[in-house]
Amino acid sequence: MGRNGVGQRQDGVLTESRPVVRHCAGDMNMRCTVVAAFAALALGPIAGCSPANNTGDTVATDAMDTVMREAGPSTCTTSATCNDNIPCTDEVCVGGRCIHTPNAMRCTSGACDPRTGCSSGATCGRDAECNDLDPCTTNERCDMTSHVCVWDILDRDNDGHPPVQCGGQDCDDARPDATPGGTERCNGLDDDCDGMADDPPAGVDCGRNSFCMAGRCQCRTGFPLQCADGCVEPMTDPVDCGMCGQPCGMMASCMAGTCVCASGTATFCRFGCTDLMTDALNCGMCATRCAMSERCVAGVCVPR
Ligand SMILES: [Ca+2]
Ligand SMILES: [Ca+2]
Ligand SMILES: [Ca+2]
Ligand SMILES: [Ca+2]
Repeated sequence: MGRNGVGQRQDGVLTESRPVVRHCAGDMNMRCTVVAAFAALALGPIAGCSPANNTGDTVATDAMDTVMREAGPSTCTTSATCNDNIPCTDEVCVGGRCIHTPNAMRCTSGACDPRTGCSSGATCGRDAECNDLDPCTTNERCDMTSHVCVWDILDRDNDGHPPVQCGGQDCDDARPDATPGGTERCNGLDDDCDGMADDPPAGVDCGRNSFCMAGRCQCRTGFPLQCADGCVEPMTDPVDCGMCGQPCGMMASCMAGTCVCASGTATFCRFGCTDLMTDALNCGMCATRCAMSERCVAGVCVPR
């Protein structure tokens, strides 16, 4: 038997000798404890897992389930309700979800394994003696001061969370922007690791007059132009008038896709309303600049 009570054959297949903690499919907060008989199911989120069926088998509330524990609520209001009974995980309630982050600093030695808690290694004399064949541990080595094996819990994308297959809550261990408690964006992917892609608040990043569907931002009816800040009607939009990124400003309004100045004597140029008769940057017409030695008089650049 290897460390942590997990037996391992030389072919790398786990032979569980006692229960391990895995997550329920579709609910990364809820944990199931998988017993030996269902170890084959234990390498991924468990379908059908629920508080009633927490052994990961296909039978709800059978005899096996009564001996298992449920690690925490699937919704929370305070961090205090998020105890997963793993002493070395930091627990916070974010948006009604419990986030459990392994924190090796909470262990006096060894690593914080979200499946089993603090774990310390066997006595060793060299690194090769510390290879444990566990795909959920990495960087196994022999600490030459204490002469015990040490290692890190797998976290390929360094977002602080091990993958769900290793008892963590990271639904995509190759994407650091997919992480428990992350920001759900409109991209067809699950960014906050709650088991759902593009669930609310996905679409907030789409901006105004837009919504998220089929993995991308879509414009609402009546707002045909997609700009950086959302979808607009360019014929009348005061921020994107006629085209994206053309604001009319305080002194003008957008009419038929053109910024029109309130004052009859002012003309709208790229950056606001001005008097073409006297503006040295827009002399006579927009963007006609007078030289440094000139000024604008009656719409004409003349020497100072
Ligand atoms: Ca990760
Ligand atoms: Ca990730
Ligand atoms: Ca999500
Ligand atoms: Ca998404």
